[in-house]
Amino acid sequence: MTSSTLPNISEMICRLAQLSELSNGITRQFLSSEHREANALVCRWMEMAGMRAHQDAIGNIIGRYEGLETDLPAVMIGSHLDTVVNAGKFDGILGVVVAIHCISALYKEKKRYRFPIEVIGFADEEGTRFQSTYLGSKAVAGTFDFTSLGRRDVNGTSMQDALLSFGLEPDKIKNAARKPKDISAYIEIHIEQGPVLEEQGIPAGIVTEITGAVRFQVTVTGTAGHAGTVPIHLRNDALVSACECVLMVEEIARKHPKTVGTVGQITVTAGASNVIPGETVFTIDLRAADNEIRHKVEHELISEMQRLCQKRQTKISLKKVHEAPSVTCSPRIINQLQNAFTKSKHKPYCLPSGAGHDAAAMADLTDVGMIFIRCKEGVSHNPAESVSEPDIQSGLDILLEFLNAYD
Ligand code: HGY
Ligand code: MN
Ligand code: MN
Repeated sequence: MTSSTLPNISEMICRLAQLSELSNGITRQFLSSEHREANALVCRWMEMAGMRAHQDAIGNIIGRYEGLETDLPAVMIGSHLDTVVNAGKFDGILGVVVAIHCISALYKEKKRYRFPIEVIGFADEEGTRFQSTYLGSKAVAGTFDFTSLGRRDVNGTSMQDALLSFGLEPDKIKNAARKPKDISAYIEIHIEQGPVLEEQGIPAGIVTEITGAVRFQVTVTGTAGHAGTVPIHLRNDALVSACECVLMVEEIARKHPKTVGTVGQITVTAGASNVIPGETVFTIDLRAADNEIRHKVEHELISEMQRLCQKRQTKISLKKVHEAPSVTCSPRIINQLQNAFTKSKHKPYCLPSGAGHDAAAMADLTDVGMIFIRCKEGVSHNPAESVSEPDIQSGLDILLEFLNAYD
């Protein structure tokens, strides 16, 4: 089914923003009913743009636009369709809809390159539901960790069961893996999620590297007790102990340049206002571009938190739930992106990415490159996320220039 009634990019972004588990915000999680609706919508748009579309074994949605030579490897372009909790409209989604419009422009001109192009909407980049990121891109790259099938969401549903209820077969995930000979490059358009392009006064930039990250789930255990009867000096308060650890995350990250540490979630299990907390669980997200520094900071933080808990006679246990090394983008792709920037009259400005992206996982399969698009005040992972239409158009122009000259 093909037709020229493809919605424009802004309309697509607004349509996808409505597919949310929240009535007044955007949250679209892996293998949710909203994920299913988003895949169906994107599949229709891909077909309208002249592609053959299908959903793969992990729930990615993939469109293919054939080239003039059938046996050449494809260039894959896209990003992710899942979101964080209470997200902005553009993180991930922008890269998918711009890629679809790229193909639609070629299709309208009846233009094909020698090589095929595939557009992909990854199923889970954020890891919001199961605390494990890049599930869609790792499946495509052939690096999916099958032990993560046992991970459970906040309702206790395992990834295995969530896949089955979505109509997918976990033991078929290996079929989503692509061969290096079939994909010659992966290019991702994504909002910068930082203030640099706005500071430079330019609409787009070229990513040089993607910062590595490590994530922990930390449990601090103390002694639950009566808030009215236990004197302060006799308490093992798991929440106060956890709070000292949370402040230590910030203190240690501040000490090391180009290192950031974040505690995004904290829960007091069985919390009540008149109960001294017996157990607190919180997350740590630690990032530094330099892998050595990140490992050093990680060990320093763990020993400091152990010292703090010992002092309060509480117990601390850590579970590493995600680790991704820093990834450098392909010099071959960066060079061709620089040419595409120049040809489309943009300054080929290079910058690193503090955020993680599917391109980091796809680097295990093929050469990767990223085009960053300016976003207002660098705000992201926030409903205030905003991108201007002219800047989106710049991204589309640059991507088309890149494909025109790709070799
Ligand atoms: O957390 C990140 O860097 C990305 O948004 N998943
Ligand atoms: Mn994100
Ligand atoms: Mn993203």
